[in-house]
Amino acid sequence: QVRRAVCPGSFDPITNGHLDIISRASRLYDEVYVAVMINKSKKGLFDVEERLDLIRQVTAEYSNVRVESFHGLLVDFCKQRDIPAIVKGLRAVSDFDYELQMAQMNNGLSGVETLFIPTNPTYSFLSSSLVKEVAAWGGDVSHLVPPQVLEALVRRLRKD
Ligand code: COD
Repeated sequence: QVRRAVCPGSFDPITNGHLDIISRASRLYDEVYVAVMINKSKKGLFDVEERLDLIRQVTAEYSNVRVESFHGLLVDFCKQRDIPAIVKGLRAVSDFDYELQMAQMNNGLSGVETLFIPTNPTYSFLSSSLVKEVAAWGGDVSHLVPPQVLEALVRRLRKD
């Protein structure tokens, strides 16, 4: 039987922290789905197609990673693709409260399990929103995102 897992998120944009979790998950499972969950009430810096495109570029070296977007509940994404496990990165205890709630809710809704991978300490302070804020003010984020994402950030922020 094929062992599948999903790494869900907003990925606006994908960072080295996300990528670390995705690459580690790809070593543990036969197939890893990266799911860009669409949240209509949150307008991102990048639209969903741009996020998918960036994720596909930076995960191209992992042959068992598939990238998709989804509008709806994560448990329904999992049900439709026969995915029994959600893989999440945990940065700090501050992540834990909300992650635990979501894990318990998702398990109660459909029986899907959530597995946590401790974040590489190099990235424990890293989030998409901080990257956007620092980049917007001209700070250097080149060590925090893949080169393709850096280029997209510079292009987007220069335009506005
Ligand atoms: N290091 C390691 N991992 C990281 C880092 C980092 N620096 N930053 C983020 N991560 C991991 C975390 O596991 C995080 O959860 C994940 O990457 C995604 O991060 P973001 O910021 O892109 O995405 P979030 O936190 O906005 O994602 C929330 C979801 C989209 C997963 C959630 O809202 C969801 O499942 N929505 C779908 C609707 C639904 O099912 N709702 C009910 C939930 S119970």
